Amino acid sequence: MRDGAFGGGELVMGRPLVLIVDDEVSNIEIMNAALEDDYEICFATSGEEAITVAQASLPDLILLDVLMPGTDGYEVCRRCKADPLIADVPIIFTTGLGDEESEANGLLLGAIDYIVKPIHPAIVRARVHNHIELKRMRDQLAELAVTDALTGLSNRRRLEQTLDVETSRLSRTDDWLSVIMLDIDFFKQFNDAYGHPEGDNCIVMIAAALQRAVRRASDLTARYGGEEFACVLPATDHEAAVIVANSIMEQVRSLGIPHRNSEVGPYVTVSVGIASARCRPGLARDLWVKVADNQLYLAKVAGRNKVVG
Ligand code: GH3
Ligand code: MG
Ligand code: MG
Ligand code: MG
Repeated sequence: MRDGAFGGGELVMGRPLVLIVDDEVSNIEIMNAALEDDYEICFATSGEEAITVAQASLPDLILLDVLMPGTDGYEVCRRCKADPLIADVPIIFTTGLGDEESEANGLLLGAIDYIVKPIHPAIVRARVHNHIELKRMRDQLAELAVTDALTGLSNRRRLEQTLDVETSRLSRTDDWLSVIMLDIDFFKQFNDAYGHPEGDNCIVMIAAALQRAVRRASDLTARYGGEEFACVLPATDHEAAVIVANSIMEQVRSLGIPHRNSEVGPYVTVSVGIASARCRPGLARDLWVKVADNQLYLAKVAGRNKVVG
């Protein structure tokens, strides 16, 4: 068990973390004994403490008593589900309340399971294991749903989610947001010359080059469509975005992918459009993509292998 609710012990990486909440220390000890071989454990002995520990340590699962002085388990569950940071953490009620109404209440509040005390250690272990496994699979699916399969970059769905979050976050401080769109030049001719599988390889290499050029942890690189990519650069003004765009051009140039059918070749090139603006309430997220796409179009018209914005 971790030393105290706030975890003074060494964190062993790789083992899921279970938060046990109960006002009776003897109950915590019983559940700890059932789980400590397989899980990292932290604990709390009141509802308020449970919320603080959950927010601070982001457990993989919470075992939650119902009857506690002050904030009871139902209220803890309600507040966890209302906090986006921990809303997805599975909660299992472990309680002496075995009546139908109490159990239905707990499940309706969003708990994933309900165990009536006295607990059977093997059953608690099995349920905790199953729910952590299900959560892991849900997380994997959620990640797949926002990832581009070919390149491993974010897909258009995550790009749009990120734009939503960032435009509303940055508008609180009138901060800058830049979006860069880029598109491979004469890519149809590349496929015609080298075949579709080589075309796919080329897309993967351009994606890797993009990741080398766009480096801040808060930046997002996405495959927007076929051979078109987008980058979201929060808190980045136009001048800084131009530097990133030039770095993208440099990274693509240094790949030196032969393209014998390109009119601007003999290597694969990209055209780049930049949109930069301060975020303000009411400015639609689509604006940045539209402007960057328009600048990209101008780069194409101006002869390709160019940055416009
Ligand atoms: P431009 O310089 O104006 O961008 O010309 P382009 O040929 O690159 O543009 P166009 O939009 O005419 O053609 C894009 C091509 O990209 C057509 C399509 O077959 C190819 N493409 C789109 N997605 C993929 C993909 O996933 N793999 C491969 N190999 N090719 C793709
Ligand atoms: Mg209790
Ligand atoms: Mg193209
Ligand atoms: Mg295109």
